[in-house]
Amino acid sequence: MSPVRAVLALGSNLGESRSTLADAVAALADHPGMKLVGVSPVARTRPVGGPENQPDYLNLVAEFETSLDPHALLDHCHDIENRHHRTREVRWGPRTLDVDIITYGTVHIDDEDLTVPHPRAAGRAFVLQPWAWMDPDAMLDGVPVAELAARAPDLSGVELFEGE
Ligand code: A4P
Ligand code: MG
Repeated sequence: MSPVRAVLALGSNLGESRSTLADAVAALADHPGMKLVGVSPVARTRPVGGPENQPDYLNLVAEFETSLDPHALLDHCHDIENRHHRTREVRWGPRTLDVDIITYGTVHIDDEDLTVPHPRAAGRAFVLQPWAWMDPDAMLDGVPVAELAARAPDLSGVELFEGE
């Protein structure tokens, strides 16, 4: 199978989020079927949905060239989440690490385990803005990502994270 470009979104709002994200990108790339192509700056983002008063997130987006098929890529993402002791308790609740597949080439998938492009990505600045920082010409289903970011309702909650 010839390699496909896949965009992954990572988020964390528990624990040492900055180093969790850096470790996770390295772990995602540390697989024979994965090659890191680019990684975005880190965004500090206000939580969208979920319980009141959960901490801010750090989010980033990374692009890989992959020879994994979409479900194998999802399994790989779950492996990396599990290594960071991710537990699934509250939907949209706080998490040490969330890894989502945003796009897999231009492929569309909608089955029990996987929906690609990610069904909520097109309206979420915490994904779109870091993606546009990484790749100002990126497109999602034929629409510029920068344009989608500019009109996403959570844009005002997204800022560049410069460390603290
Ligand atoms: N799944 C289906 N499609 C995909 C895909 N494209 N990528 C399935 C990854 N997983 C996909 O996900 C539940 C199931 O979705 C998986 O088992 C997989 O088979 P999960 O990661 O266990 O649950 P979740 O992430 O809590 O749910 P969900 O619905 O994926 O949440 P979202 O939409 O990802 O939102 N606010 C800020 N500021 N930053 C964030 O990162 N994240 C969320 C999570 C909410 N608010 C946030 C942030
Ligand atoms: Mg998820």
